[in-house]
Amino acid sequence: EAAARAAAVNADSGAPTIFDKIISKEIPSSIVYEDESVLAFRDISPQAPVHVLVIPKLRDGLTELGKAEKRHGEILGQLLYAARIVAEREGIIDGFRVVINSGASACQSVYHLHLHVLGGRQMKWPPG
Ligand code: DGP
Repeated sequence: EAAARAAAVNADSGAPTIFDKIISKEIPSSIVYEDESVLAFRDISPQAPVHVLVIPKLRDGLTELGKAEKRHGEILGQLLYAARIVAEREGIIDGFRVVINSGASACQSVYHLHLHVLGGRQMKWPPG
């Protein structure tokens, strides 16, 4: 079964995270977009009117962007494209921000790669 396979693959490197339970739907989330490779759901602690996380269903060693390898190229592209689909569905295609926190210095808290898609308000630059 797909959820069991995701759990097995995601356990291959680094500890399982809360996102594994979101992928398996053991923990409910507000899903915005889903396909065979990615899941997009609303952040539990929104930092903007629209704040959606986009994650790979198979973490496959991608605990953080800083650990990405050449072989991850396809899923990295799929995640970015899914961010664009989310922006369109959420009505923020005219202006949105995609953020990836990688590592402790960037305040990453969940070690399963995720893109933050933020919008629905005027964003500031530089970010904090
Ligand atoms: P980061 O700091 O970049 O690792 O972001 C992790 C995000 O994950 C943070 O914005 C809060 C969110 N988050 C953590 N636990 C849960 C959860 O159980 N459900 C949902 N929807 N989001 C979560």
